[in-house]
Amino acid sequence: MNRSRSSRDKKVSQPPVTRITRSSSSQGRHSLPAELQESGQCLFKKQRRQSNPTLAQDLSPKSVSEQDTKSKGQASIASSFPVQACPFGESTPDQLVSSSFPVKSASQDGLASVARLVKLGRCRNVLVVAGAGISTPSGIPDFRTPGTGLYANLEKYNIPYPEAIFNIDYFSNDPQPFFSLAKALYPGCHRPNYIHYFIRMLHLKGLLLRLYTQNIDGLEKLCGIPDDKLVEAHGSFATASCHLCYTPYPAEEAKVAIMNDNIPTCSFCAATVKPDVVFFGENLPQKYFLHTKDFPKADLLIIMGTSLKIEPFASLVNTVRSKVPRLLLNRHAVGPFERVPLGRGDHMELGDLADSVRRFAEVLGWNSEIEELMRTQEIMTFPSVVTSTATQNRPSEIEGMSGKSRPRPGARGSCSEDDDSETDSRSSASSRDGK
Ligand code: CNA
Repeated sequence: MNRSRSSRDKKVSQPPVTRITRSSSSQGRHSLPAELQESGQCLFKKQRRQSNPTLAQDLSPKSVSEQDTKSKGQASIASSFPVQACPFGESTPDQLVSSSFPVKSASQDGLASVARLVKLGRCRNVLVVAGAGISTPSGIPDFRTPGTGLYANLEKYNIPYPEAIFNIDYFSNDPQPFFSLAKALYPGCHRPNYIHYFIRMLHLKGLLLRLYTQNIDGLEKLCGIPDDKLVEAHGSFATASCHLCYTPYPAEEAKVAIMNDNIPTCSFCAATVKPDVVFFGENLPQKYFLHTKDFPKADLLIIMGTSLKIEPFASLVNTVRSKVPRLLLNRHAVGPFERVPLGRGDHMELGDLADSVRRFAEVLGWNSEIEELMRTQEIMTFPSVVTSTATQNRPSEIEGMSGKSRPRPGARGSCSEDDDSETDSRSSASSRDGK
């Protein structure tokens, strides 16, 4: 069965939630008629935009539960419809709101306000939504950062367009580009950084409801965030299966084959096996649907290091209750944070993520605990590297985008991606994600 085809069919009739597939908004933009793009018919942005003014006016206790119900409605909408990517991509309806308002400054007190709420004990169900930007300080390039992102450096993979590398139909014909990239992304080549440990500290403080990550690098697990607190929405390398018949395949054998430039094949149908990383046109893992319970329950949403371009994940951020504060930590404004003025309860801190997270931790008074946690965990996870490298945990190295990520001792195969793949350090609050 052609999975892409089935995901398109679902747009016609309402899809069962278990068949949500991953799609990039850029793909979606092309798949919609031009008149829809021009008329601004984007389901999710429109939903939030319409419901917000009403909800904002009515803050009586009764209406709070009504708000919750409405937000839950949004959540279930998000789980039922996001197969259709938002056609706006570069220019969302929220952004199209007139900019005659005074603009709420990007970093004006954002961290401090949210830190105050945390310290007051008002945030006990914190959701973190993360993307590739949390791993760039570990030396793993993201997708879209100009110059250093994977999309800007794909010549070596010989693919017709950037998304092809994660396109299941393309993979079916030619798995080699993805396997080349996989060699660089396989867990074992990189180490978690301060940002990962900050999220773990949220857990240790009993505040983390769940981390929803789009990352496939496994660094969240490696830093010690427990499985039940983690949703790897775009899958991981931890398991592998046939891309055609889904017969499971031993993940370690798949890794050995890929690392040695061999193609692992299914013992049942002989098709190519791939790690269970979710490609465009494939289903998201079952665990992703925890979002229908989590997001209505959240009392703080922290969004980190993502361009919010990939659906249905990107729309999750619009499914918390309208009164819930949202904090964006990123190099530039994305998604609903591109709106002028910023939404009520929305805060953002623009700039280098590791810097912002460290400042956030300092305001919270957690910095030394996080550094201690890093030391302890690194000694457990990478003993030989830690003992042989006196400078191992210097903040400058952890957060300083050195890009020099040491191979994990005992990792099989080699990490083929250049280790000095620093992310773009230019501050580009106004620049839009390019592809
Ligand atoms: P993206 O589209 O590349 O966006 C990353 C965002 O993070 C951008 O807005 C950047 O500006 C921002 N960013 C990057 N580095 C920093 C930094 N140091 N400080 C501040 N901001 C920074 O990636 P998304 O995560 O939004 O896209 C989702 C894709 C990317 C998922 O499907 C992943 O599988 C895929 N991906 C994952 C990895 C990984 O696992 N580490 C790496 C590359 C791509």
